[in-house]
Amino acid sequence: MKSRNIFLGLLYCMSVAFSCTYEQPEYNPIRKPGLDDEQQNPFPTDPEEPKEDVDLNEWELLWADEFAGTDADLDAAWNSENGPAYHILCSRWRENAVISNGTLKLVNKKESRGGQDWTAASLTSKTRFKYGYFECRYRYANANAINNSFWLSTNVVEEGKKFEIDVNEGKYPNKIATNLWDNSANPHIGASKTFFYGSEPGYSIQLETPITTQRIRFSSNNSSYFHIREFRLYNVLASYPDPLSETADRDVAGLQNFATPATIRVSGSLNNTDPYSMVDGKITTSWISQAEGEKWIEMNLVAPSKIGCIQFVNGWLDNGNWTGLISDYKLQYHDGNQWVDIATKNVENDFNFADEFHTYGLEWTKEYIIYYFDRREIRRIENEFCYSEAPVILSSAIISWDGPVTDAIDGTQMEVDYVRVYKRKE
Ligand SMILES: [Ca+2]
Repeated sequence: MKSRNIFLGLLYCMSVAFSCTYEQPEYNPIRKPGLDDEQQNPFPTDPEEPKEDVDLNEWELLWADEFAGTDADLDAAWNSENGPAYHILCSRWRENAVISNGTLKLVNKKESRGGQDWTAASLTSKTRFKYGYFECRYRYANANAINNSFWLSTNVVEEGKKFEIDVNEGKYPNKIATNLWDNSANPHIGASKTFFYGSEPGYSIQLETPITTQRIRFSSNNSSYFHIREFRLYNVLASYPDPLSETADRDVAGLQNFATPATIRVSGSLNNTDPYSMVDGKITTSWISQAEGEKWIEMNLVAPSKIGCIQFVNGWLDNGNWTGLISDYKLQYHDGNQWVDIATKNVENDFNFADEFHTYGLEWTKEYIIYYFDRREIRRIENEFCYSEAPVILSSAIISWDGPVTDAIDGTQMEVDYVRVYKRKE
């Protein structure tokens, strides 16, 4: 048994070394201060923990659409938007909502209609609801610049205020956006919380095999601009600081950061931000990439240096939550002849919500509003004004604030398996 453990241990070390140097980077396993549990690990693996926070035994099914019938059945339960929508880039029509093979498709098309260049669909349930557990199982359209939304919004205020609860304004590939809006205010006020599954604000890529080089390249095809707050190239040591530490360069004795005096070139800078903000030792300052195309950073070190760990911090803090996190990156070093890969990451490999169906849920009571992802609680807020009946809404929207609007959108679809509404058992 003992020899087997040693063998397994060796295998593990070899796989870690291999993955560090040639494949996916091995992440620093230390907990990141300031992050809540979902951001630490959206899918906890502790077998003692329940897999789901929603116990359907406590609930009774009140209403559902399984989209199992024909396309004509849709009109019995749903009202369709039919016309332009000037707050977004598409008009929305009944024809863009189609039932086939047991699912509802909200189809995005490149076509001029209603004075807009794109079309999509938005359906509002004819039935209104007040309180309960609401769940929709769906997958996103597989292109950027699309909102894939499951939400509730008052059309008649009986008590409290006009409100909007966005259970999820999902965005390809890995974003879940939850909102609560007070729509009695103009402009509306409220609170958003966005989750970027598989992405992290701070990366610490420790190299099992140190690299000696004078040039390092970072590149990303992230759909929009992003912030790099700090970029660090550390010498070889046994341990490294928490990437999100405000004092990282001083946290470990003997640490040397080769990036600090390096010469930096970048693909482009939004708002004329200074690339040297990446090496000023402050997480509060950042360089911002351009919005379009491949984004890259090249660091030319003062001399060939032996690097044991590469760290960078991306995104920004929004009310205590990290947001704007990149979806992919590639790190390379120059060996004198060519660029050689050190580490790559693409969240699409593990978190592509256009590939996989997931459930997005809402528990709404007089006292609180809880958001769920795959029946795990991800956000909880007090209910202070959502006291009126509201329909559930399924909608697709082409938007200008989630990366470039391209022909990749044409023909994509938000695909809905079901919508179910439950009331709590007496
Ligand atoms: Ca900085």
